[in-house]
Amino acid sequence: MRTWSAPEVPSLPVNGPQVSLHNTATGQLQKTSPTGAARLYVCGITPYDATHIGHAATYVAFDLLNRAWRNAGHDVTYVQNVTDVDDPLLERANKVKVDWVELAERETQLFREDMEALRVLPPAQYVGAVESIPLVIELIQRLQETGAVYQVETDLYFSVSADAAFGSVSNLERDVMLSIFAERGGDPERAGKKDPLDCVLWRGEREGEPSWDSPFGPGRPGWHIECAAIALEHLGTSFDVQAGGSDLVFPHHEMCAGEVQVAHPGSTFAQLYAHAGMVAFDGQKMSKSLGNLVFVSALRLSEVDPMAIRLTLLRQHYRSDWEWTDDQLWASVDTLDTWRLALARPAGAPSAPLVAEVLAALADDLDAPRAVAAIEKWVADSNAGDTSEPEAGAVVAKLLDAALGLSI
Ligand code: 5CA
Ligand code: ZN
Repeated sequence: MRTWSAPEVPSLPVNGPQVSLHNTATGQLQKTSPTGAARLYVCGITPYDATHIGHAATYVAFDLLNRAWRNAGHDVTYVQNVTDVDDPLLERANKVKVDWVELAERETQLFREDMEALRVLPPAQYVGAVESIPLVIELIQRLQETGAVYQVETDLYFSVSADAAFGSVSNLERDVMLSIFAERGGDPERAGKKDPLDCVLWRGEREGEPSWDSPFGPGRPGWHIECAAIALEHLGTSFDVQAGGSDLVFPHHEMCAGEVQVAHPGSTFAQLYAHAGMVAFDGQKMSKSLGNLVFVSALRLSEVDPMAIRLTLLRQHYRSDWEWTDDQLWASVDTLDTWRLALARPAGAPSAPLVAEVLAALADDLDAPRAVAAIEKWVADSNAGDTSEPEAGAVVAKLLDAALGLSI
């Protein structure tokens, strides 16, 4: 699938430190240690509606990881999927009476434009579920050889008991898993399953739904096997980081890991699982199903500076749950005006300590609020008359762009 255009990223005078990241699987801060290019998989959108602020927050969060790695001197191989066939997409297409392919293409294109406006670095591979069906079939066949697959009517299921490490991504109690599974696309009540937590690998053809031929009969891929197959193909096993919003911890990332680890005995799926907090609006998680949405594209259409949207997201730590309010956005618009004035001065406060502090903050579990606070201090010092460094503003502008993705 076509990805989006890359913004120019200025290079910085010094390298940042190695990046540490909170690992959901261990609950600990862990130093990432990429060998060769750092390998990152971030779960992509299900394109049945426009990009909302919650999505944007998650993609901006892991864009900070991409940038922190690059600023530490690593190349980064970044892969992202598009869930361009799945139940919610088909349901929405039916409801609004639009062809599901057209709906997916339209919303994916809008997402690309939103990501460009927010200066999110594009993935090297942007891969749709539909175009990955051959990979999915191959992975299911591999799983079949291990005995981890069984059939219920025309559907194939993955037996979670085949993975000795099942549960080690999310570390949830079984009753919690069961309740979340039902809320997030699972079918714990389905008769004929060996374990209520087993997940669909291949969904046999249903009347009125698209389907593809396979050795298991016509049908379409389950959700988790899609990301498992795409990550495996483009990043291999034991890649550096699997990321997404915290609503993907279970079942999605647990099942992806389980499927790959069973298909490739002795392997681990990702070395580290990173998750962004949920953005709320009007008191509840911003979600397509609840409809409490603030769309990035709608803000752009009303002439809001995308950099103000980005700054609003950066003011929150990526792991916290928080609530979006328009006031925060307008405050960011004002902040950017102040920053622009300070950057335009012929001289300002020393830039080198600021560069070091911003890079250190981002390498320390993507601490963007700490980085923003350091910039605010530099702006305040410069405004208060510290003009010890001629043209410091030019260095700080590069720093804002390279480390935080803010081109102002
Ligand atoms: N296609 C799947 C992943 S393979 C999917 O979850 N798509 S999505 O469109 O529903 O979500 C895309 C990304 O945005 C996911 O990482 C999800 O965790 C994140 N996300 C969704 N809602 C929010 C929210 N309110 N706040 C923060 N992140 C969110
Ligand atoms: Zn995914």
